[in-house]
Amino acid sequence: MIPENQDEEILCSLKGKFKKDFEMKKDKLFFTDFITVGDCVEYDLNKDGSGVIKKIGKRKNHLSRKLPKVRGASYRGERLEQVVAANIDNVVVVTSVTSPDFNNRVLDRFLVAAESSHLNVTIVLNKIDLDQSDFANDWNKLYEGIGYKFILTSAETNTGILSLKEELKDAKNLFWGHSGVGKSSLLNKMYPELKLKIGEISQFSSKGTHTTVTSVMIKVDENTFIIDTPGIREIDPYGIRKSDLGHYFIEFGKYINKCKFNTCTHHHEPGCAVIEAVEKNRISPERYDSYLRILDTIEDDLNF
Ligand SMILES: Nc1nc2c(ncn2[C@@H]2O[C@H](COP(=O)(O)OP(=O)(O)OP(=O)(O)O)[C@@H](O)[C@H]2O)c(=O)[nH]1
Ligand SMILES: [Mg+2]
Ligand SMILES: [Zn+2]
Repeated sequence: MIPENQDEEILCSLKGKFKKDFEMKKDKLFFTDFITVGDCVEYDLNKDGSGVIKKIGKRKNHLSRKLPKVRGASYRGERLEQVVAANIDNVVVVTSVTSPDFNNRVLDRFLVAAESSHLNVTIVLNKIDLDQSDFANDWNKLYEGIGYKFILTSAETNTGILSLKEELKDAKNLFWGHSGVGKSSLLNKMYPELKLKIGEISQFSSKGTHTTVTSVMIKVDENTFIIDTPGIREIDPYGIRKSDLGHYFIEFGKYINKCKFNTCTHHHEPGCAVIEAVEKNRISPERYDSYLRILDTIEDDLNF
């Protein structure tokens, strides 16, 4: 049933059959959250105005990561999947100059996760008011050179806020990144009516407290939606084979087909066109280094 007023909020529970489905899937080593932010559902309305979800619509796409190690979530030695969101158009990966410090290898892990789901990506480097050494521009050049939209922002001085807002128009946008980078602060600047909770400096730094605790999708204008997510500490892309990883470093694309072996992992193989491109400075050493580090963390014997 679809409510007449689509902006109405209806508190729903899940029908018991979903639990049974989960038990079955677990046996097949296939785990996914039944339902995630962005899903479309069918539900029955109770007399008291609450709902019971009976069907979850087919997902157009979804974004995943491996469940964090701390939650001990593995099955027969394999880390399981956590679905972050479904049916989204744009992933806004938010990083910050400092507190927490910018780390290009972490950014690349977020990018790999988004690319492997074939999602459009916007990179945001926030807190540029704290950039003493002008290093933000160097990263900007590198990622724009690859073809990414890269926006320098400050929720403190309003730099880049309008360009970012423009980027979000008429799409479902997921804000993703480490805790404390300023996801909620940026959203509040763009849409002051949201009044999202913002962390205190002392809260996120050492103790790693997450200010945003659940993912919520909010409609901000007729066709624009945003999803604020809780910051994460680990980002390990899920379900990626060694032989596919190169495709998710988008600038490797034009070299991959020229490698001597079609199973090339661009690690050590002779006749590797990617390694040659790194040597000729056509692929940045920073990105290639990120690639090698992620490659090293992928288990060879993935079961699909
Ligand atoms: N100097 C400066 N501080 C900022 C900026 N953006 C956010 N902050 C501060 O950074 C801290 C964390 O901001 P939040 O918006 O809560 O960060 P978040 O990414 O939503 O964090 P989680 O909800 O834990 O994932 C707050 O103290 C903000 O005031 C900025 O552009 N410049
Ligand atoms: Mg937040
Ligand atoms: Zn190669």
